[in-house]
Amino acid sequence: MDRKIIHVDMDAFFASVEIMDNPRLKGKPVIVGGTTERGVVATCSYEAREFGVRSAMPIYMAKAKCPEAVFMPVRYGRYKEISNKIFSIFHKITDLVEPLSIDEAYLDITHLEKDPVEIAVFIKQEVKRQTGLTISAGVSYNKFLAKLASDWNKPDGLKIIEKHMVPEILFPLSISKVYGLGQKSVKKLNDIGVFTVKELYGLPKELLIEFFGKFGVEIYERARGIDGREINIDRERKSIGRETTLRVDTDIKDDLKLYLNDFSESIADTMRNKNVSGKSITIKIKTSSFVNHTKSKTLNHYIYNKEDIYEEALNILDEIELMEKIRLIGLSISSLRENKTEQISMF
Ligand code: TTP
Ligand code: MG
Repeated sequence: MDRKIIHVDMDAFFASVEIMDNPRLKGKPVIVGGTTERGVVATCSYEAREFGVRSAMPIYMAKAKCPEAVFMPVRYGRYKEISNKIFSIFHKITDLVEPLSIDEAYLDITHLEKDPVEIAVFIKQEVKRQTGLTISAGVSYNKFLAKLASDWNKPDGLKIIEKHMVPEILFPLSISKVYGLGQKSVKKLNDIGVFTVKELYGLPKELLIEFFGKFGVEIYERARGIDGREINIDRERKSIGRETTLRVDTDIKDDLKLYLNDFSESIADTMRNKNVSGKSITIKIKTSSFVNHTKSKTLNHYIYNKEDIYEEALNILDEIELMEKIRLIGLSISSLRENKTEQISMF
């Protein structure tokens, strides 16, 4: 039986919140981001997008493209508050919610009797009623197509992609729209004259495997609208981590080490309680202009004690180049496995 998947994503999220909280901004190009010239755009209103402004663009460039724009600083706490509200709406519908980011999630509603489109409409109405903001929704039978659908007629969009529509919808698209195809892979395919999904569809599976290894099979399937990925509700529980917003933004690594030391101790405590070891360590930082970066390292052995975690965290920190001050640091360990009994007695 086909699954029923909804993908939902708030429209121009940070900018829409700023406009709602400051009604004088309505109808204007609004850019939310780092307030210094060195900062970057977090997001902008659709009015600003018409001038070519985009997420992650340096502020000075955004100013050049759209001098009349209103620039607003990022208020993360406020966005998180609204994010919590929309996620409780999703959870009222089903437990099978996979969060993708602060404003975006997949819902698996296969098990529900109600018509998927009615459910999507209900989410849109509830989000509007409880937050005052619009969310776009896409409905289809897998994640790839549901996400494509929610993006189809943003803002305030609703699109259903049914099986029979797939060739017509997918074929004209640029291959950069295919989930899993990053810039490098797109370039590789462009180099052999493949630009659209239709052209990708024409390539034999064997060639894609030769090009991309195991992943080639997935690309072959995507071009046919096939995507077997399950909803992953455990995304967050599969790692153990700590993070904190700094009292003062800093770019001094010695200050950051103090945080990593505390985190390592606290993570090791939790790991002991859960009786697990892990072998992937990740440092996450958020810069003063609210850009997230993560850097990970996977070891070829499992670790669980504080000293080992801290040592690996320092190795990763060494490799991070701090181009600007940071406002948040986090440390987490993943690729977890349960300890064998012998290991427990060692604690
Ligand atoms: P998105 O959902 O990617 O963007 P959006 O909601 O602003 O616009 P759209 O209507 O196209 O969905 O990201 C959600 C929020 O995450 C966005 O409002 C700001 C933040 N963000 C950043 O801070 N930096 C980034 O580079 C991106 C892409 C998003
Ligand atoms: Mg969004």
